[in-house]
Amino acid sequence: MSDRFYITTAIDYSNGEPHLGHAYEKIGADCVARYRRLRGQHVSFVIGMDEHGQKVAQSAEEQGTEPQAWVDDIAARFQTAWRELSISNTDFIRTTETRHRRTVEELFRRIRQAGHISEGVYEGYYCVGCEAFKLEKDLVDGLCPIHPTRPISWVKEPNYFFAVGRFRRALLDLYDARPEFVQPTAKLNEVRNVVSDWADDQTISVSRSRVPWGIPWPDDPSHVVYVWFEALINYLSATGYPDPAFADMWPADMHVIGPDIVRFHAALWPAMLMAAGLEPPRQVWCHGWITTQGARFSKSAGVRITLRDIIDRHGPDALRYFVLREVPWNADGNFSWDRFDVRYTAELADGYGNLASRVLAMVGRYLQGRIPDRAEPTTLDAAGDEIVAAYRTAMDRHLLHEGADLTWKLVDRANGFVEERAPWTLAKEGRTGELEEALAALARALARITLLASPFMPTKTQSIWEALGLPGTVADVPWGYVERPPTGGAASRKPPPLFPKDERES
Ligand code: ME8
Repeated sequence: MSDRFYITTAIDYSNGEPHLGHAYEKIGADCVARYRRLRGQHVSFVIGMDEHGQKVAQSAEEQGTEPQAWVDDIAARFQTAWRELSISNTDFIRTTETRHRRTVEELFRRIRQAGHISEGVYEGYYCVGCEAFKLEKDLVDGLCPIHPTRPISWVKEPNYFFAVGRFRRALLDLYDARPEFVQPTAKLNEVRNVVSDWADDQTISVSRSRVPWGIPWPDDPSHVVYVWFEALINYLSATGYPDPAFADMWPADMHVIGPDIVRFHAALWPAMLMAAGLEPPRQVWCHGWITTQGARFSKSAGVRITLRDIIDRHGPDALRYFVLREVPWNADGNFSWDRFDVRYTAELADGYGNLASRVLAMVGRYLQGRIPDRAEPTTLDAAGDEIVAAYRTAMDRHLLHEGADLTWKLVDRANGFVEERAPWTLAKEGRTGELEEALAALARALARITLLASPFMPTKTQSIWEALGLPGTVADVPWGYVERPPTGGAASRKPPPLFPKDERES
């Protein structure tokens, strides 16, 4: 495992409030980033905003605002949401920043110098929702199937073109040589088909008279750079390219994105990088759609449940846990209030929360708040060892839902151990040796669970870590602590209320 890891998410369009679909992607990527840090890697984690293009300009106009004022406001709203959800990004890039424009111009210069850009005329469909050109065969009943509520437009204009066809062979070879390049693998087949069908040239500019809100085409002010061509470059802008230090971060280890934009990331983007003589990213990770009652969370699909409502139900950590446990990180999944409430009560309040408060209360009551320095391995330690190994395998493969599932197996096992050993009986009968052994094992298990759960619930786990009296923070302890939690002798205390049950469920 290298000591560095560079992970990105899609940069979100500045055309409205963040919704659960945006949040799901950031939470999952954050869980990967936090897990990688727990394993000792230095992680660069970049998220941000996609602020140019027709869709954003239209939203600003609808609100009667100038585009720049509009995107400034939206960026602040997204950042507030990400802070509230404990997203640990190390950078937040906005495509209206000067550093991004500088990188776009430089990459563009290299691609042009290498002879891959030409002039021509484009005639065809354009979907503003996708910010993408469409072929007749991409439409269903004359509309874009991803944005059926938006009219499709017909465009005819002089444009600049990128000779993508020249990279067809190299891309197909890349997919063959590195099948893990796109995950899940089914998506790779989709991308293969897209590339095989590619026209030789793709348009990468837009007439300024049609879309004035964009990065001006270097040395032709009648055009702006096509928003996708420009937006993808954000991943490189965040490295400081063309400053030589960019090589400390590039190639990116993982671009996390949703199903609708895999072709841009796994085909167009590597072709652009190849054209400029740069390495493609190591992996494109495509998560699924998050839906509710069959409708996708999105601005246009009219789902009324807001991110605010969902956070307010049980707090930000519970939301993080729920979506990562409920929706597999490599497949589609559904959000429902019922499932959220059921998992909250059974797994957080009655599962992990109850384990933590019972163990800490017993250490307080029977052992004056000092965790015994007893290292005899018990059946609970053996179960923990097995689970930690399986968790590592799952999380190294980024199967986050499996990691959460395994962690909660240990929660159940530890709650079972409390019943089996019945420390209250041991205390009553004065069997101090056995009491200390049982509570030491439980404190170790609780510490382990807390570290395994920390990428999912960074705030709650930190308060349990502190209540255990353990050193450092869950975000910066070494992985060795998961293998051997340093609980012996720690002075524990009662945790603050962890997962309160409210009237709704009682
Ligand atoms: O596509 N479930 O921006 P965006 C899961 N700006 N993921 C979802 C989702 C849902 N219901 N709805 C949206 C863009 N997403 C471009 C990206 S990257 C250089 C430019 C995901 O605001 C979506 O698939 O429409 C994408 O990965 C991300 O949220 C941003 O979507």
